[in-house]
Amino acid sequence: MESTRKELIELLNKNKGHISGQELSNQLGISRTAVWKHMNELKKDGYEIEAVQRKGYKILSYPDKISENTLRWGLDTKWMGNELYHYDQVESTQEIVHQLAKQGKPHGTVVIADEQVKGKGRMARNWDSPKGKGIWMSILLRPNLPPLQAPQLTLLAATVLAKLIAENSDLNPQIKWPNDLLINHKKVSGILTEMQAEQDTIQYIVLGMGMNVNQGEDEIPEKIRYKASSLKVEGGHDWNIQATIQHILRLFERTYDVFESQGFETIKKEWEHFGYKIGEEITISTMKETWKATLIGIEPDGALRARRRNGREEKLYSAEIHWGEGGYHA
Ligand code: BTX
Repeated sequence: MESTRKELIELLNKNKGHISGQELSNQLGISRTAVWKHMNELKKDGYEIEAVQRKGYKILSYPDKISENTLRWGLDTKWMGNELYHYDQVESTQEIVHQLAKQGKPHGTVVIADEQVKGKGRMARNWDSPKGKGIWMSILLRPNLPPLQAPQLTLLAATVLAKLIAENSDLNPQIKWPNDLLINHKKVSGILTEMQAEQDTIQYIVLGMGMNVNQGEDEIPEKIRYKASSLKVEGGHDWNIQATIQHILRLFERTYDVFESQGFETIKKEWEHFGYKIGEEITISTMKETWKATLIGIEPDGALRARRRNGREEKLYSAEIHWGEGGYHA
């Protein structure tokens, strides 16, 4: 039943015009009455279907509810999301992509969930992922890069999200190195990059993106409300999550293709355009020490460049950045 329905939607999808009930019944190997029943089910689920005598059926619009079909519909990408899986609820989309990677799924495989009950942040932190309120998505990448360059992909992903928000709203997104997306100094998105590598080759990367979209203020957990926000809270209106996911996938593909053909330089410039506190004094904490520094920008390999008060410049691969009273950080 499920698979016939999926095939039916795919057939309707492929066809630009109308497709007759007879044609559908032949291709699916089911009776015309069965086709008609499926159509009624689809309508009940919110699909708008036009039925024209002697011409047949055509999908006019998809329901708002996110599904593999609605996400694939109109997704005109070359490689991104060719394999796309959607779940109502998962522990973490990261784990699913790890499994798919091990099964040999291709570059650009995407897993999206409406809700994560064990969403993961970096360093075993938790990522709040309430149902239907945000974008909880992981992408499988199989880049032809040495492992040292993998952090560039985190920066690339952050740039994609910042660009998407800037181009589609009046909001002013900023990227806090390396991977937090802030609006009005509050975190609306985080990126988690996990890599499986062998000496000098990357086997695969699972790039997870979490973006708070339609949470109202009271839907953000109280204990992080001072530092976390959503597009809705900051912009004052709901976003269409499905369209936004498709937009991210398209923009990611385009940006990644530029990265592959031209290297990191273009991405670096875009990242720095959105870079948070670039040129300002902040506090940096590494495993060893905490010091005041001015953020200069990022290096061609994605490391952070900062200048100490004594003028000495440093290149950092892993550090926490704080600012403001009490070393506040998102
Ligand atoms: P992070 O370690 O930089 O951020 C986690 C920290 O941010 C938490 O300790 C908490 O203080 C705060 N936080 C938790 N949830 C949220 C939220 N929804 N919005 C803002 N701040 C929050 C960032 O880690 C990387 C997050 C990646 C999430 C994606 S979602 C799809 C994929 N699947 C999965 O399990 N993780 C990734």
